[in-house]
Amino acid sequence: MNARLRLHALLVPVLLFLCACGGGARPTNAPIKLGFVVKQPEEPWFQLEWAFADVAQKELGFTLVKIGASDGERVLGAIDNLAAQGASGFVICTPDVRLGPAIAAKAKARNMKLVAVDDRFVGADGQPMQDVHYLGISARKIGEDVGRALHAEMSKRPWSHEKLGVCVVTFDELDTARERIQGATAVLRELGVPAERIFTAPEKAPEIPAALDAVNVLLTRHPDVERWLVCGMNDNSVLGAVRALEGRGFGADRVIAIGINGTDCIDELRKPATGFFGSMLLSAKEHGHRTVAMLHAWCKDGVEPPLDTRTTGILITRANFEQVLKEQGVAR
Ligand code: FCA
Repeated sequence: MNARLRLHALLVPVLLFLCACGGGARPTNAPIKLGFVVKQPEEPWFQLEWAFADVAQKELGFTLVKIGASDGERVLGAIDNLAAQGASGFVICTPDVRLGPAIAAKAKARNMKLVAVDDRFVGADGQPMQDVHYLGISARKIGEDVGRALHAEMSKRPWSHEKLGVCVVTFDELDTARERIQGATAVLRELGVPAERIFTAPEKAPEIPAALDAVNVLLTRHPDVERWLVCGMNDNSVLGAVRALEGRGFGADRVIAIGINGTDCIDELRKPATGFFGSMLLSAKEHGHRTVAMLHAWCKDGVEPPLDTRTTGILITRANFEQVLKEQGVAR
């Protein structure tokens, strides 16, 4: 056989194999490639989700592509990028839940499977997209736990309702945020905090500077309040409130603030007492590891994950956080 024929003999089976796989499809023995797209890659919560997704990648032997996408254009670009790399699917926490229909349509057009994490897609009708697989927190219940923990600590001190204010940092764009906050305030009211002592501070983004600005406005309006309870959708929202309160001379003796995530307040809890009393630690492992593991089983073996999976939280305070974080694999 001359050199040219030998080359043909080698190339023909390879080309036939690639045709059988279809355009861009994965050869059967190549590792599955999966994407993990998050809205705020700088937030420790999302870094931990990614870290646990990396653990799943090592355990299960797929290839993980992590992409930060802070707006719609970047999200749609990320999906094209993943498709071009031959990814079989992706997990996503979208920067805007109203992008849900566009993301789902693009995933379908690119023949990729999709799991939404943390922030649930909202359809054109304003309702949650129940046909998109989702893993998120039991937001109402976790919010109720925040309300109970705030009240328990207030009762220990003990504080009366007189001159008390509840600072509720709100972010109405997200269902999960509304549910968390409604849970906390409903419990406080059930436990006897008068509705007129509960004040909202709407933040433009769930980030420290935005929460700080929102709470500064609130504090200017209520100079009569002497002691504050604080809740919000996540640690950064509550940390922004605590910083605003400190700016006006309110410290640990006059503030009880409880966050949600438990991952973005570790440095804060390592400081001697501040107004930031504790946080509901969510399971970054479930959100990072379990989502990609479910997606992997779906892409590899056709095992479809449940449509709706919810996770719980554990209260951490300065008294127990080192121990609990160790137990949960979040810190050494
Ligand atoms: C949302 C928040 C995050 C985290 C997550 C579970 O995406 O922005 O901080 O609380 O839900």
